[in-house]
Amino acid sequence: MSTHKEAQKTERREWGADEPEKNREEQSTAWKTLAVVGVGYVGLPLAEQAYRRGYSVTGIDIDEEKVSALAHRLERKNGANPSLTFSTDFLAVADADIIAVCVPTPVYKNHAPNLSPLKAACRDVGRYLRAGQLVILESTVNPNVTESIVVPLLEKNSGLAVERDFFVAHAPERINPGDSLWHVGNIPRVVGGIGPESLERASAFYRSVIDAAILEMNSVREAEAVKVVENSFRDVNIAFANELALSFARLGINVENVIRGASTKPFSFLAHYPGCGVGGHCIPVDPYYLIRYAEENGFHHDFLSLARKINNRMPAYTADLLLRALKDLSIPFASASAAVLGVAYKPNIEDDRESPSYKIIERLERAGLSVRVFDPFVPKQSTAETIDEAVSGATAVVVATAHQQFVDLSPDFFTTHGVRAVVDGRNCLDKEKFLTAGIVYRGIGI
Ligand code: SAJ
Repeated sequence: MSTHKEAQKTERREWGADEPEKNREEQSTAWKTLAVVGVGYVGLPLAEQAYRRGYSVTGIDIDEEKVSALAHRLERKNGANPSLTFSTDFLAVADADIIAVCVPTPVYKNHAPNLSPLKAACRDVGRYLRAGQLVILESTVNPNVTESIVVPLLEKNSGLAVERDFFVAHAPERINPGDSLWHVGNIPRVVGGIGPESLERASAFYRSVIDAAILEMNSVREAEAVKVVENSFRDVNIAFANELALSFARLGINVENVIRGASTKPFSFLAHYPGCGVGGHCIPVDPYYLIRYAEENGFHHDFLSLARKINNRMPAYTADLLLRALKDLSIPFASASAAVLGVAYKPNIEDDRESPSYKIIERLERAGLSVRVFDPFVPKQSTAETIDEAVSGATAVVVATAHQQFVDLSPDFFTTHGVRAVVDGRNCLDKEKFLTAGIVYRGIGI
């Protein structure tokens, strides 16, 4: 083995990453260089996984703080490591064989897709693009974005021609934050290429870094469609659970028990659960990419749009449960205070993007309540430093995120702090125990 590879192997041992396992591609391809544009919750795991599989990797990001923190973390762990670096300089693109674009694709307040981060990244990559390189888009987009936006920007800013000089593919990311079982190294992927050469090169890349099935789609649009369909599927199923909750709340039926019962069917039922709203950067966002693209082509997604409406109503429904509880207790809103526990969009993570908690807080404050906020994972958005400070003196509490710390709370904790009503926005508390403790308990459909 060349001294270069020996040196790389030594570096990896020191860095503490897994010894680059022998991968199926090692025999046929020399170690390659990868540039990852956007080292967030998608790009960073991909960069580290490719490094572990023998690639020399540069993570590029416009966020100087993020780049510096990543570089320092690496330095602290194992000293300077030329095979895994982080930079804000897109010049590193010029030295990469493969460029993976993993930048955010959010929506504007009016739910229109916001492709500005992606367009900026494509312009920056295009400026340094060289013949022979492969660009892979991992960010979630609607069908046709790769062909109509990514490729033209790369060609315009490089003067090169796709499939002749450089290659482009789309492989939608499937990172599930907080999931300890499924990670970038073992999640199956789909890949679509602008042309056959692009598809072949992208497939070879993923087969060299991932131990899971890589499905080659017939077109790049099919690959783009797979991701928005996956997440729209989840959104409509959550909306189904939420609508059942609203209905069963009036029928006196516990929707969680019914979902648990339906889950005993070993086929054709996939449990989803009601809650105070749908947050995150995927589920409440991705359906709008498909809805808007279809609208532009003369089709209206009634079902997807309705599911978004149902899910978007849940924060207000949750806040109103608290307001109605105060009315039942004859407590005027103006003299009432509330605590909202949890702003992260799902349990035990720090990400609060599109969190329904903020809509709950806004509605309670608009009704005249003073509201304190506590989330141990999101201190910057907390108005109380401890849960005791948040709950002390609160008339009512909303549990909006099922962090383990909140799930473990006993009714006594609330009664000790004088709390009269608890709204369980994630149906994560023991309803009977709270009722026995004399607390007014409201769940979502339970
Ligand atoms: N939610 C419900 N009821 C449910 C499931 C989720 O109200 O039954 C809410 C959550 O509280 C959260 C939001 O929906 O606010 C999104 O939750 P999520 O579990 O879907 O978490 P995400 O947004 O991290 O979704 C990711 C997605 N992964 C990718 O896009 C690559 C999604 O495709 C996965 O299905 C999901 O993880 C997963 O299965 O955990």
